[in-house]
Amino acid sequence: MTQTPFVRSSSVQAAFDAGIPIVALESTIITHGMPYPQNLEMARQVEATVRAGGAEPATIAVIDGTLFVGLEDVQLETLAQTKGAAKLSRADMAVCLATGGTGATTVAATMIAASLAGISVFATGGIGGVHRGAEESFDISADLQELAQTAVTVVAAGAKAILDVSKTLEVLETLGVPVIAYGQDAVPGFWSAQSIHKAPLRLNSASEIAKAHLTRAALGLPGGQLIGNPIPQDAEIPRAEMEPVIERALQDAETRGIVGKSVTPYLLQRVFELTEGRSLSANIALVLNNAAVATQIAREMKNNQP
Ligand code: PSU
Ligand code: MN
Repeated sequence: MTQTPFVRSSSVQAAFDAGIPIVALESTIITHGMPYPQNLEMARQVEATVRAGGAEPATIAVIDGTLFVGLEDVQLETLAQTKGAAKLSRADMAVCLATGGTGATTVAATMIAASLAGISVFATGGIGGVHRGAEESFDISADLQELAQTAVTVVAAGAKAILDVSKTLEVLETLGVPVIAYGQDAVPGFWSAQSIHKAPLRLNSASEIAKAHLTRAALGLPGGQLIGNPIPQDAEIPRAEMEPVIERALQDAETRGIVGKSVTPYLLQRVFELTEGRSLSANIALVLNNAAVATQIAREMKNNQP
C-alpha cells in the first residue's frame, strides 16, 4: 500500500501545492443519480463552473481499487458510462479499495476522501437523509452521521425532496450539524427554492460561511456544515407540482420492493420519467449553482485561514 490511501490528480496536486482553493465533487450523482449522457455533461459543466470561479475541481471516485481525488477527463467519461459501479458510502469504501473494485462516492464517502486530501468544501445536489416511512424501514442515510463527524462544508440544495425533510432536520439537530440556509429563511426544497421548513440558521455571504467553518474547527468541534443553497428561480419546479409525482414514485418503489441503496437512485429515475425529464434539468441547474457557491466559500476559506 502507498503512503496515502488516495491519489490526487496532477491538476489537483498542483493546486494543492500552490495553495489554490479546491472544491470536492461527488460521483454517485454521475453513476446513480442521472442518466448518460446528461450525467457526463453535468460533471464536465460542474468542473468548468468551479474553474471559472477560480478554484480547482476534484471529482472523487474509486477506480480499479484506487481512490482518486480529481479525475482526468477520460476517467470521468468512462465512469459516466460504467453500468456496474458500486455506490460507496462510509461502510463500503475500504472493501472496494481492498478488492480492486470501482465505485462512485456518495456524500458521506466524498466527505471522507476530501477530508483526507485536505479539502474543506464540497458541492453536491442534495444530501441523503431520513426516508419517508423510516419508522418502519429504518432507512436513514449515512450522509447525516458523516456531517456530524467529518469537517467538510457541504453545499446542497437541501435534502432531496423525496425524503422526510422534517425528520432529516431533527436528526441533523440531534447530531449537532449546523444547517445553514444561504440568503433565505427556508431550507431549500431541492427542485424548488422554498419549502415549508424554516432553516435553523441563515447566512448571507460565502465569507460568513467560511468563517463559521473555521470557527467550528477553532472550537474543537468535529463535523461539517450543511449549506442549503436554493435552486435558481428560473430553473425550479414548484413544490405543489412535485409532491404528487414524489408520492407516485414512492408508491411504485414500494410495489416493486425497492429497498436499501437502490431506493434513492430508483426514486430519482422514476421522478425523471414522471416529469418527462424536467426533474433532471432542475437537478443539473441546482448542482451548477451549488458548485458556484462552493467555489466562493472555498476561496473565502483560503483568505481567512490562520
Ligand atoms: N444529489 C443529487 N443526486 C444524487 C445524490 C445527491 O442531486 O444522486 C446522491 C449523493 O451521493 C447522496 C446519495 O449521498 O444520493 C444519497 O443516497 P442514500 O439516500 O442511499 O444515502
Ligand atoms: Mn438508505
